Amino acid sequence: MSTLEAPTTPVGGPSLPQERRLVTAIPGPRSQQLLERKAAAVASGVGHTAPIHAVAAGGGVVVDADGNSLIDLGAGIAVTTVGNAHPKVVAAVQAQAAQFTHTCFMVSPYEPYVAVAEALNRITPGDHAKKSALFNSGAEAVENAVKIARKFTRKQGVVAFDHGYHGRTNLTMALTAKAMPYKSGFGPFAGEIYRAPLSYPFRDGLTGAEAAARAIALIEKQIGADNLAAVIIEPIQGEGGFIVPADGFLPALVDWCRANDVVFIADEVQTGFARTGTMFASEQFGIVPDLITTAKGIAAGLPLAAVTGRAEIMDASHAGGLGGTYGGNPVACAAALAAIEVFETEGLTDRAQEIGRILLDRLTRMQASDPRIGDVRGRGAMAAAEFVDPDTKEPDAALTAAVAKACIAEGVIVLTCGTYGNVIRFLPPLSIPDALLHEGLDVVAAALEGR
Ligand code: PLZ
Repeated sequence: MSTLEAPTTPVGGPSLPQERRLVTAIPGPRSQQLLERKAAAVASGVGHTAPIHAVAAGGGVVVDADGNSLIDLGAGIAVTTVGNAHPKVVAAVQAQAAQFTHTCFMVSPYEPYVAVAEALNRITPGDHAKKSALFNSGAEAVENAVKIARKFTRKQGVVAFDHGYHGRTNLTMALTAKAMPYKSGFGPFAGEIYRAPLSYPFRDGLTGAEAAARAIALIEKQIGADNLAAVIIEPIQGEGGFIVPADGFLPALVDWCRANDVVFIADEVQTGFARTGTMFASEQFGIVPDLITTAKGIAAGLPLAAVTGRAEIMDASHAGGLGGTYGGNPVACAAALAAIEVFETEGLTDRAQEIGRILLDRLTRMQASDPRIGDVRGRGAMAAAEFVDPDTKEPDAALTAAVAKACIAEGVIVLTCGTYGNVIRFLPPLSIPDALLHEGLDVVAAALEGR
């Protein structure tokens, strides 16, 4: 192994210099060294987007071991919404870790878990009686929401949607729509999962009511409400392409579920916690889900997830039917309580709306002069551009990948998504300064112009 001098590691958080700074090519030599170790030691199925060795992050930047400072337009896939290493989160984590790191909530309960449940019951949509249960990952929350809905309804079928993403565990792979890279070769998958068509205004041209009628007709004909425990949907599709459904689509689905004793589950793992400009995206579509799954932004990067919903549904399970060794780990709960306080006291829903105005304004202007941007869409700090052949509207995944790669080489972390791999999504930490956001978008625009 070559001998590079040990780097001085900067402290993360908002005090990091808020600048894009390239001192080497990406990846630089130290990053290259880590990537070589990764290739030798880590299973090759575990990929990465930006070829860097991250050592610190905060505000709107990620700093690598070579001293490069990259603009962060991905927030670790919608996780560090309050900002990476937010001082209040860091302090809460340090204090809790010094007190105790684990007892297992099922063995010896502790207060931070109960406090997170109380907070979620309070801030999720609807003023009905609610209860929560805590888990470790978004996929685990989705698995448990399905368990709870089946137990409550005594039915088994579950409907998920085209372009849906719900995780990588066996049940959630079955719920996830896209084969590559999530499912291919990993079956057989869990049974009693059905797929319905989504509302995708850019591609189907349907109103919300028409798209809902199409989905409901399929559900009634192919499954039947008597066999259906739950309908699960992301209010705005995340991995599937940041697809915002047409107005009226979600309310019609909720109404149908209510009339047919079917549990409506909103998967807000990606849309939750101020990201879309409201605490939860469901609020923007005027719906109150029966159950809501959350993760990602809830604990600023510590592994925590939850199912929250109507008390009578959440209480359907027999005692001991729900749980797990680590679910609601005290350190993760301390981080969540700090993050929720930040969401509520630092005006983050307003900040997400401001970021959304900047993103949509800039992207719409790029679209006006570049017909390869077929669609610009999103809510708040969850916005995207869909790249297509201007004549046929065929997805242009090659252009999308080339633009994303060029941005990363220029020090801007952008993520792609979409069933057809032709969407660049923007989901920065809400702590990003405006100037950095604009600079990041300048780099995207230049990358697009150059090809
Ligand atoms: N539900 C809506 O967005 C996770 C996945 C990244 P976990 N999305 C990022 C990847 O390639 O693995 C997600 C989501 C929605 C569920 C999940 C799953 O959450 O915490 O990754 O299990």
